[in-house]
Order: sequence, then structure tokens, then C-alpha cells
Amino acid sequence: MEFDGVKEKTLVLIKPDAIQRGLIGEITGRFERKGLKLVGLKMMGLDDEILKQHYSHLADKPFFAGLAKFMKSSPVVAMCLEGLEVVQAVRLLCGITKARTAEAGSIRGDLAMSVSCNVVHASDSVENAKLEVSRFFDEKELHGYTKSEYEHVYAEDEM
Ligand code: IDP
Ligand code: MG
Repeated sequence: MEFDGVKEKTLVLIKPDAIQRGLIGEITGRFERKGLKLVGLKMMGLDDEILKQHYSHLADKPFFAGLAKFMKSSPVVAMCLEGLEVVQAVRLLCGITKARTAEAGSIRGDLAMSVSCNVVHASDSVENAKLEVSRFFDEKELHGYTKSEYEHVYAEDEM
């Protein structure tokens, strides 16, 4: 039996720069190797409507138009990952926004140099993760299943 803690969900987008640079496998592999459970995965094109919602906190910024253009320049890969304190764990794996100063070992720190072209998006709080997962995934696109490696990823009292 899994307890609700390991069912925390977060949204990750693999951004157009990473799609163009052939980094889907590299990035997805890092989340898999961490022990996270992939419960949703799809390629999708983003339009202005979803980008206005997704980046509503940046709507007034001078770089918003450029950011939206970048995010529409190719499809993205959307994934929903599940795990114990997964929102925080994924943010740490991704590293800070400005990729060229992101910590070595993080996805942005290892794979990118730009502030805007920083290869991934990750939800920044549990509250926002709930909104973002439901914005990008229909209920039927999220899959519940037993992940057999969990007994080696978590201690019994964490599951
Ligand atoms: P985050 O992706 O690390 O959560 P946010 O501040 O939420 O960072 O910004 C969302 C995205 O907007 C960034 O990942 C980046 O692609 C873009 N962005 C943020 N700040 C700038 C900027 O100053 N110039 C250009 N693009 C930016
Ligand atoms: Mg953000």
C-alpha cells in the first residue's frame, strides 16, 4: 500500500531548446534514475492561451513575447512525475533559472547556458504543481500503476 505522500505530483516540460538539441532521453533518464515514477508523458504544441496561463506570473515582463515565441517554436514534452516530496526534488534536479550559473550536476547546470533557453520547466510549489498538472493533463492521461522498484527507492516507513 502506498501512502499519499509518495503520490505527490509535479509537472515537467522539456522545452523546445532541449527538443532541438536531442536531450529528451538525457533529461527523462535523470528523472528515471532518481527513482521518480512517470505517470504521464506526451508531446504537445503549446498555444498562446495555455502559455498565458502557464506564465501568468511573467505576463508583464518585457521578455514575455520572446518567451512565448520560444515555447511555441517546437512541441514540448510534458511529463507528470510522482514521488515523496517530488516537487522539491525535481526543482533541485533542475537547478536555478539562469542555467549558466546553475549548480553543476543539475539538469540546467550540466546541459544549458541561457536564462530563457534553460531546457526544462518544473512546478515550483505543491499548490502550483496541482494546477499545472491539471492544466497539461486530462485525468485519463495520468496512469496509476505499481512500480516494483519502489521497495528499493523508499524505506518501508516512507511508503
Ligand atoms: P523557473 O523556470 O526557474 O521557474 P521563472 O521565473 O518561473 O523560472 O520563469 C519561467 C521561465 O521564463 C524561465 O524558465 C525562462 O525560460 C524564462 N525567463 C525567466 N526570466 C527570464 C528573463 O529574465 N529573460 C528571459 N527569459 C526569462
Ligand atoms: Mg517558474
